[in-house]
Amino acid sequence: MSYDLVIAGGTVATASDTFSCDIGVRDGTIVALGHDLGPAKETIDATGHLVLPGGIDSHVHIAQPSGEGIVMADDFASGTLSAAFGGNTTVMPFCMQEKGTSLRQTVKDYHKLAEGRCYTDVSFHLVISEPSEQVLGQDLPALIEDGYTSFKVFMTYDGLALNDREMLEVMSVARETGALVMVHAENYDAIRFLTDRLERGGHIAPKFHGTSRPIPVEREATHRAISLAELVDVPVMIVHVSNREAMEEIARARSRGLKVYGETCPQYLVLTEKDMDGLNMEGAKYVCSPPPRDTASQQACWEGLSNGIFNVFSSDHCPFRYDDPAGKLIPKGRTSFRWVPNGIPGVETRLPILFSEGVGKGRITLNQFVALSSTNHAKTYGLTKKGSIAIGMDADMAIWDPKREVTISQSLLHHGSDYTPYEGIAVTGWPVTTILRGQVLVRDGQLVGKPGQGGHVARERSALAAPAGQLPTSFAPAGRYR
Ligand code: DUC
Ligand code: ZN
Ligand code: ZN
Ligand code: ZN
Repeated sequence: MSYDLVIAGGTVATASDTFSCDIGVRDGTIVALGHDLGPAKETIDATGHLVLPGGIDSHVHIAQPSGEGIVMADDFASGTLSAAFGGNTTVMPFCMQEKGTSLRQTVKDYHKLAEGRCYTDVSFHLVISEPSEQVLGQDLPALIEDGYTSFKVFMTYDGLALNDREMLEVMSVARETGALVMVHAENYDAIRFLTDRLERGGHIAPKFHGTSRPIPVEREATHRAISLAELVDVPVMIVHVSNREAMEEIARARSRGLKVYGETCPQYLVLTEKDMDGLNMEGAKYVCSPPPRDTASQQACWEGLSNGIFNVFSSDHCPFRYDDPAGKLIPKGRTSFRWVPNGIPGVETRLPILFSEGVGKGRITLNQFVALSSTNHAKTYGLTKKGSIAIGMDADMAIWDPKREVTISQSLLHHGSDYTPYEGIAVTGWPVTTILRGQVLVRDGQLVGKPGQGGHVARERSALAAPAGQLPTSFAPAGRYR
């Protein structure tokens, strides 16, 4: 029987091996690995190139309302198009519950926005901002059952921050239902205190965003999130970790037998606080939370990618326009860093930066690159058919030219932002062809896919979400919602 597609002559890398072989695809699935596979409707010659599992970006924000009339710069078409050009085949955005909206309705609303528009596959996480009886007792367990097997909670931001009691309540539901909890760990009151003081002193420029959220703000909340998770014996993923002190909290917890996972992002590898120190409002282009730190923190994050503190490397793509009154420069944003929307674009540049700065400079191996960019995301979040090149898996692949030299520039990118914070960074290695379930999305740098080619993927429960079975008290907190 012939194949729909054969990718021939490339060097294939997985999270554990690198080998040369051809890949046979039928009905969107990888069905053969070997040589001289026989007839195919289409053959792609990958000689001299790397064939990697399609990137999975498990932390992106698309089409989220951002308050005060601020509009996110990507809808599901542009966000997933940009992802595809960056070598990704799956992205994981958030269905962000706004106070006063039911969680069920939130999920419906985001599906409506995504329906028919996606180039890559998408799989939603939930964000819980209102942990009511209805959410904890019914909607959340039911949605987890339906394949939304992870959710994020915030320890900061007006309208989003959960207090410690609320954190414990949602974590308990995760324990009972097998969902994985992601935590945005920053101390809300500390940020408000520092922000008020800075403003009173007239320190309102974008660079003071960093001053208002120093490392102890992140370290303390990381420690507290881990302690709360420990109380109810639930694994937890600390997202967007920016520095060594927060990493040390994760390491310490693990040494006590706790299941604590970590994520870092490109901004913590190649940007620093100094980038926010631009003339006038230019610094706003780099405002994200936690903020980029210093070169010692960059070094720490590289160590964490290499030594396993970080399970996943995500973009935290959170795109706004700069030169647009509804973007970073909202009138209020000019009056204080407080009002500059937090987030930067990066879904298209995540993998080239990690490949070039990581594999190219010997900081991580090619197999670690595959694990950090794809395989571990699938394992962590229960995408059982994605994240590897193996028989029976979805034929999601990216073909990379490992020698291609590119200087990152806004003009090359496909996102909805009008700038990239990575402008001018020279990289070696670029994804040239992206294949989703056997269908070519991008071929030699040219779009051939169509919106609607990607769809929503329901997930299994993650094996990593199973409780450690280690309760610090004789009181077993589970049971309320059973
Ligand atoms: N947290 C995110 O995860 N993304 C953007 C802003 C933020 O605070
Ligand atoms: Zn061959
Ligand atoms: Zn966050
Ligand atoms: Zn984010």
